[in-house]
Amino acid sequence: MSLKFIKSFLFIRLTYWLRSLSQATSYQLIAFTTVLLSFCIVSAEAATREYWIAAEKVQWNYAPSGKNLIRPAMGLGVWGKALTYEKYRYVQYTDNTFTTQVEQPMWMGILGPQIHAVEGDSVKVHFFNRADKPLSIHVHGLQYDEENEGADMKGSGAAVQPGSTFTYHWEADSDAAPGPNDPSSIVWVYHSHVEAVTEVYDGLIGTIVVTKKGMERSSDDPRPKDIDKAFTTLFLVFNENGRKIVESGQTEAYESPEEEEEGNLKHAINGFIFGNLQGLEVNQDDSVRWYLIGLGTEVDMHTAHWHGQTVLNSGKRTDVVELLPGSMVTVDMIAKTPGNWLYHCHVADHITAGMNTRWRVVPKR
Ligand SMILES: [Cu+2]
Repeated sequence: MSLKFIKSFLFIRLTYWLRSLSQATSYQLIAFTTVLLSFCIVSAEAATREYWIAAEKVQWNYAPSGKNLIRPAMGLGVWGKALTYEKYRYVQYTDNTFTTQVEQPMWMGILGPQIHAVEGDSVKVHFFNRADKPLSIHVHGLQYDEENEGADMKGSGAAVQPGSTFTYHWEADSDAAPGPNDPSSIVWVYHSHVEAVTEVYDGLIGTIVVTKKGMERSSDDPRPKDIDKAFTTLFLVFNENGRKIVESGQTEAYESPEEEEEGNLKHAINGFIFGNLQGLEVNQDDSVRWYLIGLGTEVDMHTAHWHGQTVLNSGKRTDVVELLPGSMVTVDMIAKTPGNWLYHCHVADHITAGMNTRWRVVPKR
């Protein structure tokens, strides 16, 4: 029996009951109840999730501490010779004035805002290009028409000019929602797609989480109700060769062109290297969901590995998840063992280059 049917039935029963009350007040009560029930029915139906996102030029430091926080004695190697670059980011605002930024948790790093929707919802993103070149938002997984593809030179959303705005309309229908083997929510990536290769390296990357219908926390909170905490981590070697290093951002000169080329490959998790990604903290026994994203090129064969805890990946038990460029994977764990655990890419070369951080399980009192 559908929710709509039950509500209609209750409405009719209530109407009969109200009619049996005194004639003087019943019509007012009926009118009031009709408005109330209509509101309840509408709010239980699909929602439109609205976001205000700007693309902006920023300065990005891959290791704000200036240190190798995993193995301090090793230092930052050639990857620490230049740390701060001119980049771009998607930044979330509260409304169409684009004046008040929505704060993000520290662990999100360079990622743009996380959009949330429930299966059946519509998503409206008001995009303001505050940067200095045409940009877009191209979303994976959700339904869109050519006008809203944000790519391939089709439609007004394909290249939004500097200083201009465009509102993207996407549908989080059942084909965007968790499948039979998925947990109660899954992750999709979005990124700029005018010059997609460059713009991903620019830092114009964000994610959308779609929750299975009925698994949302409430009509106002589309996040899944069966988990305590969720993190999203992007494994990407940012190629900063040719990018402007911010003045005084370079700490030391490179010894050779080869060294410079390697030093500009930032093996980052959420845009941070050598443990500088902070804030991945949960409480013991928390049910934790990890949304994993892989992007990049041939060097971007990553294997996300947790110390201290295993995860369930589509019903299979593991502690290493493979990520190729364009991968979007959602895995779950119960964080049983307290500790300050390594979380790193298991590819040897990437370990050396700093694709590692820590996640922490705070013990129960
Ligand atoms: Cu890797």
